[in-house]
Amino acid sequence: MNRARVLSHLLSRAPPGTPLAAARTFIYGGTRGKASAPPPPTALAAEPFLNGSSSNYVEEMYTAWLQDPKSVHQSWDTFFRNASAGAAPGTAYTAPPSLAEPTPHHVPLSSIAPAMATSPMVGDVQISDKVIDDHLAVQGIIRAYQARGHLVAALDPLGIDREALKDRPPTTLPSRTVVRSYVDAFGEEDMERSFKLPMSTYVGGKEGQLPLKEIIKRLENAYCRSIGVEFMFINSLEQCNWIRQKFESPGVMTMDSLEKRLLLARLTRSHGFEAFLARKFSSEKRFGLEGCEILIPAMKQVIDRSTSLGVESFVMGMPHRGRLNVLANVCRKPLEHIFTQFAGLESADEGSGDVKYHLGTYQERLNRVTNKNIRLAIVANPSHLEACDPVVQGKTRAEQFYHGDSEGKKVLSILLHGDAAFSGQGIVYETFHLSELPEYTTHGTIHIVVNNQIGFTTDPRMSRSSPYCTDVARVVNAPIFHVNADDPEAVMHVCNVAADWRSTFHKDVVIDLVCYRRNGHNEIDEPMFTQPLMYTRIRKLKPVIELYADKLINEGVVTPEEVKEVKDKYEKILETAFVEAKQETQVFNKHWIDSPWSGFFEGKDPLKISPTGVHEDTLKHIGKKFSSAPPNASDFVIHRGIQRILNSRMEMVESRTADWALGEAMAFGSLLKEGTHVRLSGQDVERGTFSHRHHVLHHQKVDKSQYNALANLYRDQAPYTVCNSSLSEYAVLGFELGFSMTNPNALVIWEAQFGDFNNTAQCIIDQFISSGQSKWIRQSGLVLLLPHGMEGMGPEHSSARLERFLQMTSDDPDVLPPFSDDFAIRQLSDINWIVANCSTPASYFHILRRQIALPFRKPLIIMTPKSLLRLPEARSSFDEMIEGTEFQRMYPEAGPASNNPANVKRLIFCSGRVYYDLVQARKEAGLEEKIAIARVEQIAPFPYDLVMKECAKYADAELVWSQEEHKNMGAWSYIQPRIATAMNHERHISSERVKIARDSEDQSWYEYWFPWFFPSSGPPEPESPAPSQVHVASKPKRPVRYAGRPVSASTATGNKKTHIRESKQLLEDSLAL
Ligand SMILES: Cc1ncc(C[n+]2csc(CCOP(=O)(O)OP(=O)(O)O)c2C)c(N)n1
Ligand SMILES: [Mg+2]
Repeated sequence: MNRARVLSHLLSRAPPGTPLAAARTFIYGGTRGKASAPPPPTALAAEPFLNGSSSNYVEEMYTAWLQDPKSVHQSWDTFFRNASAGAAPGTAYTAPPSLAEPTPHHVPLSSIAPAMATSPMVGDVQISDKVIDDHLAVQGIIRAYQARGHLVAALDPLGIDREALKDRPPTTLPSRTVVRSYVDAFGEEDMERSFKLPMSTYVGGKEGQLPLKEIIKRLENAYCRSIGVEFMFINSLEQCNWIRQKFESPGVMTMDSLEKRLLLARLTRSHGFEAFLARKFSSEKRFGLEGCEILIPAMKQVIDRSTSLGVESFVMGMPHRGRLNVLANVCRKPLEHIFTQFAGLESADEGSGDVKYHLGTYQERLNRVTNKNIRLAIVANPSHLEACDPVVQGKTRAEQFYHGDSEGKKVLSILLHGDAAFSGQGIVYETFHLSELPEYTTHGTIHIVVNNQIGFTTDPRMSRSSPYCTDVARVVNAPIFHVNADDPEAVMHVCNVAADWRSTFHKDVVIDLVCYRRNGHNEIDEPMFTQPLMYTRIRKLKPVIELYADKLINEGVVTPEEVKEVKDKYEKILETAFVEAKQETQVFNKHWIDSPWSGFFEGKDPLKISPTGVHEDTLKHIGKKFSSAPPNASDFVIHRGIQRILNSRMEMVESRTADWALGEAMAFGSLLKEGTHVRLSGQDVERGTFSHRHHVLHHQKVDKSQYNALANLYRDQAPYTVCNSSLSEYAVLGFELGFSMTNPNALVIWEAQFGDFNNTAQCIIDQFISSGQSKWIRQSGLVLLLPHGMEGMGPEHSSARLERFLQMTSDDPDVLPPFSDDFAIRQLSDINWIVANCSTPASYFHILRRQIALPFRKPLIIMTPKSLLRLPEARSSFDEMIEGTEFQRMYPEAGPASNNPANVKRLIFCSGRVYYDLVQARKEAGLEEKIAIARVEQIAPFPYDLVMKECAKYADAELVWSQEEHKNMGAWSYIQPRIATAMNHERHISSERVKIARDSEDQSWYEYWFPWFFPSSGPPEPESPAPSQVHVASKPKRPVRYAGRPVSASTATGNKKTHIRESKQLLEDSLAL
């Protein structure tokens, strides 16, 4: 057969109007009439590659084949040979041998519908339609199981919701809930018929076809027994297929007897721990795990499997439920430490401590199953459910970052949840949305829900609107594995798949342990008050340890004696630890630190701050880099507006001055130079809300082409991370807090878009930042940048609620701390956080650098400016940032008034941007000689020493506190009692502190400022009285007057005119003599 014949064979089948048909006409000059009749549909189906659009390709192949049959694929070779030999249309094609493993699903159609291959009736529509329809129905059934099988799975050990569905014989027709009308195609008689299995299922294993009965049985086993898999909403076909394979492949759940025995032993410990505590401390709350004892083996299985896949460190967060059990049996925290927490002992170290079911822990231990060393941390958390989720993620991310684990292969986060909290708390959703963001991802979290189908006294019918408590996870395409917690082997399987999933795809996954709660919310609660039917049923249930032990005894895997032996052995361990714990006389908070900073405190003078000024060359270098286009500037198209900003930055550098953005960049840059990682995170922080920062320059023509000058200052600098966050305050602030906990040698900063938005992260501020050190001895140097200031922008963009931060400071307004040379750092060391309102770039520069220069870590809350970002008067000279300079906690008056203090009638204290308004108004009023103005930069801890010095200087001046915030807001309520304490000594001062100061070496210094404690004449001072407080009122009162806006419910007026009137009034009140 010649070329023309083969081509004719090909071309005769080209549909009219296609290029191939045109080719036919062109080659043969043929007409439609001359062309052979179109081939039957089956022939077209058998040679689908011969469609019109492939004609060029087919011709090329054919030409190549003519020259060298080996130059084309074997399938083409066969095809052309057959066609050349005169095969009829539709019969020349033979499927090529697959490059992949032969799939189990490749079944010749003839084996299922022999008639189609052999019958002369091959084109008979009736037969093929039936076969095709039946196969489509089978395919529909398979898909239905995959998509909806979980709806009828036997997930609930209580059988409350699924009563009618339990114990359905697997071979009868499946539930309509799952398969809907697909099942109508078949009757009982079809059950023995074999069907070809589609590519979308793995139930056949190596079999390519199975009887319908067997297909259904296997699907029932995979999707409707103890495991309900929710995954068909996932957009990735690869991921869906992966999951199908993990649950459908025959024999996937098989465990050997060693694995079963290990599982039993772990369950024994989980059960034994709670039973022991119940016996020994029957009236103590412990939020026991009874009803979900499987949690312990489940977590251990996840850890074992993940360890074998390369994970070395696990960062975990969990609520109250089962926490002690997890500490004991997953982390292997010494049992004595746990038991002493029940004993009501005094604390041996600083801090308020916390209740035992909130404490964190950190353990390093050998994983016996894999023989690898692993690190396990459980993050301390407040009662606030789910609040620790983002904190765990931030800590995990930081560990990954500092370990160079860019793909998350070594550090894994595990989050545990209660069912009610998982669906109820918005922070869960906010945290899920961090999971795939480049600078926030932890490359997949394994979530485990202790779904005991109740939250305190509220059952799911009243606590959520979604079908499952886990539905929130669907937003990130996380697969959800619901599993009956009373089927331990099913749970283990799910845990393995979850660990494998995370290791393969580095995405979140959820294990929903459907269980029950055997007791009340805690051990003292009576659950029958509110859930009588549920608890009547629960009381009839055997604990899972008994169910599983019975199963293994029946299978001959263990004997009853062995079961008892394992139980007794653990009991003995518990008893020994209990006896040891009784010897203890104190509890140690330090045993419960979740983020130890080994090496950070050692060898440091706890009261020494390193210098914060830097060499002028460094300032210049950073300034120039920060003001320059990228090195490849000729290729990088910069926005004209940005170029203007860069130019004006360069001018500032040349004139040795810095505005706010430059001061910030110099703080960051100099820290980066010194090897300190800087991370700035928050909404739109790369540009800056007020378009002042511009740390990331964008190529105007090329997408994703960016330049970050601060990340490219020095060859050996530390990394600089600046990242726009999701629009969440709660999760992102929690995340950054977690990040800051990991490495004390990093400056971690969260910036609010406007300061007032911090209130949606209030829980992180209240529960973690302000009190974390006291509760959990956990330090953090996290910085909050909160744009603040009354600039006529209305109630919502004016206030970062300075008053709240000040109200939560832990310094006593009535106590004047003892004065000494290290007064300032002692104050910092004693307080829970630092609150500042900087008025100059230099001030901001130093306070940021001081965070790292401190020998300890303290959270820093900064009220940051808006209009000052661009105010020419609010620039700083390099002279204020170079070596030898430091952070000024207060700027005293430095103008004409300071030259003749006796002439000064009023001393105004203020903080932040109002200073510039006051200075301007004072000038306009010609009062520069008469009124002194001092700026408090660090509000808390209060700079008593500097304030007192300034007051002493202007001894006859009236004291005024001037602020732009309303009277019930801002710093007034913090400042007023402290100035009173400093000035008037009308308050109670700890006699102990006075004594310490008097006895100290700095007595003369102290005496200079506090002469009233050291009368030079008169009767000798009496001995310090026995009570710890002395009442001191030895000087006439020197009150401080308030000048500012009156009280208000709203933080600011929304009316521009009112704003201007109020601002004018406050200046008049402040300055009118
Ligand atoms: C944010 C928050 N709101 C309310 C509470 C009070 N509370 C403590 S436990 C609990 C029920 C939690 O139910 P669930 O999440 O299902 O956990 P379970 O106790 O059932 O394990 C509630 C409402 C809390 N701790 N945190
Ligand atoms: Mg619950």
